Amino acid sequence: MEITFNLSRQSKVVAAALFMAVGLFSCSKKEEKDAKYYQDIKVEGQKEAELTAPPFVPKPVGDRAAMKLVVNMEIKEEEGEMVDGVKYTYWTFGGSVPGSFIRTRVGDEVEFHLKNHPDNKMPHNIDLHTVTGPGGGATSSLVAPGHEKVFNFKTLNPGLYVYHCATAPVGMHIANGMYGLILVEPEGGLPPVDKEYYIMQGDFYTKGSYGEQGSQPFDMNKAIKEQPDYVVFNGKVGAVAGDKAITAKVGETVRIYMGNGGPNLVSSFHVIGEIFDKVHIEGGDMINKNVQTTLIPAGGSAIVEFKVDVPGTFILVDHSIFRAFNKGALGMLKVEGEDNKDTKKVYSGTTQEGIYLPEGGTIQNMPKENGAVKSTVAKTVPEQIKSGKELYGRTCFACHQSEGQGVPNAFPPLAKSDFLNANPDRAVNAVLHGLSGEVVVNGKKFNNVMTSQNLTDDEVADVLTYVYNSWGNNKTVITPAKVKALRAKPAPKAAAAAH
Ligand code: HEC
Ligand SMILES: [Cu+2]
Repeated sequence: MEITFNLSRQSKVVAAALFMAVGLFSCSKKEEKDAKYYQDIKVEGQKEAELTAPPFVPKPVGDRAAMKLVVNMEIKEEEGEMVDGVKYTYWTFGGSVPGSFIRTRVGDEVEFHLKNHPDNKMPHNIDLHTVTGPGGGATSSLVAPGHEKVFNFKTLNPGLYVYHCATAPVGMHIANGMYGLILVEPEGGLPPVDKEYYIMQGDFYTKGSYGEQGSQPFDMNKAIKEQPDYVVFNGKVGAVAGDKAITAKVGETVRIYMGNGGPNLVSSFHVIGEIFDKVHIEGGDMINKNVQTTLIPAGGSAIVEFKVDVPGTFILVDHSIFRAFNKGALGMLKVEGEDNKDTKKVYSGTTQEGIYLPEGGTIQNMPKENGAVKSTVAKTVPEQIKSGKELYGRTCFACHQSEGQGVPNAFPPLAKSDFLNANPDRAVNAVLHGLSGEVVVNGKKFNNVMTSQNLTDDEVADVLTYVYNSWGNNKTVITPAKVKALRAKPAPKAAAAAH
């Protein structure tokens, strides 16, 4: 009797546990609708999808029902500018790199019209990572110039997905800019935010090295070796910087739909001076919080969100940092607002400033490549200016900026610089030996360090001649002979260089 009683009590407990487990399971199933549910969901109505060029995105879906969305995507092959003076023929979805942003809701039925412009030279297709089916649409969409292909798919999984061309040689089509993002919002839409932007990283491979002027064709060998000349946001150097920076106001929440087209590199996406409050890892459902840098695979994405608390310029980078400062992977978010008691609590700015010279103020040198001083046939002044401009883009640009405007409190301007125009020898010495200590340029004090630039006599002469003949400066011409003579003299002391 005893034993039987015990057994039946145990089985009752087991039964109760089983019942609860089944109950829980069916409960969670009801909340988390699966792909099958969205496959069967009825669509209500039809409209043409709004498509946008980066850095903008179409309006949120909100709480609309699933519907039929018609996407009209036109492929265009067109020449663009990778960086000042460097032309590149891009292949694009919708005329931009990355291609047009597509915004859908889970359960939508998409009727995709892929049109290949008659002026194009190549056949193309599209593989959308949100499509469940062979090739992600690629097998049904190969389209010759002057033709159109149509196919339909249903969005079964919410998330942020990459699309790209998958026509052979696939790597080349992607390397030329054929990628973009398609967002599938969950039922009810993503939570609203104040600002939304669309950015995609990509690596580019050109015959010439970074900044080499003229029309630059694609370089297959560098692509295979995974050695890009350019790593950029939104298709070109500076596409999201300067007056094309993305913007927000203090107190706003910013959401960036961030993709990586590759074709080769993964991105360590970071915003200097910000922390991502939320990251939808890899563009999926999982949310990580308080993230400094998020990894975005080639052919992958992430949704990052953060509230901006203080005004200023925040730099977007791939934190594989040479890509940012030497290959173009640098963007800007400009946050407007007043610096006040509240923002000062978050960030004080410099509260004290002095000179610290433990080693007696010697200036660091960049490592010398071979120390040899190249000598070539004398150039004309226009030739000097031309090669000087190119050099400027490669060496001085990062600090002194594209129009020589400098960066307040950090890098002095070279445009209309009284310091520069007053004394050419001093300018040559600054480039040859570096410059540190306090300098006053156009009435503003700077106290920073410029490292010596390790250029040949010709290069120093060319870059300074370019600077002197640009942006309202006094048109001085610096000859290689002058540079050579100054190089032979001992470097001025930091204090001497400053006055
Ligand atoms: C890493 C950043 C950096 C780079 C790269 C750089 N500079 Fe500078 N430059 C500075 C800083 C900082 C100062 C001010 C130094 C000081 O405070 O003493 C300066 C000062 C100068 C000045 C004197 C001040 C003025 O505004 O007229 C000249 C001229 C100049 N740089 C030219 C160049 C040229 C030409 C190049 C490229 C060959 C170059 N710099 C590259 C940071 C840089
Ligand atoms: Cu293509």
